Amino acid sequence: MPSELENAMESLIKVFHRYASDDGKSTTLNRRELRSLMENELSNFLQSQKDPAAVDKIMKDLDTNGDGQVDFEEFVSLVVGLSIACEQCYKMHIRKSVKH
Ligand SMILES: [Ca+2]
Repeated sequence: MPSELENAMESLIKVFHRYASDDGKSTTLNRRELRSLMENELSNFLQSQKDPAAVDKIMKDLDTNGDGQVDFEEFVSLVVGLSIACEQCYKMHIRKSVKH
């Protein structure tokens, strides 16, 4: 039976490929697919970004090899960045609940 962490990794791969396969080219996300993924799977984060061009900027940041597509490796850096930010909040939350 897969562990909790293995399940999380599998989810990451599945979600990426579900959106990446929208255009029949399943190995990368184009701009529209990235927008769709973020609107559905990262809606809280996206709503916190007041900038309407946020997805375009994120796309530009993620596309490190400059091919206009986001591959899995590039996508993972977004997840890692957001996870690090979330973990900061989580630590603050723990510290607060310990004090009470
Ligand atoms: Ca790319």
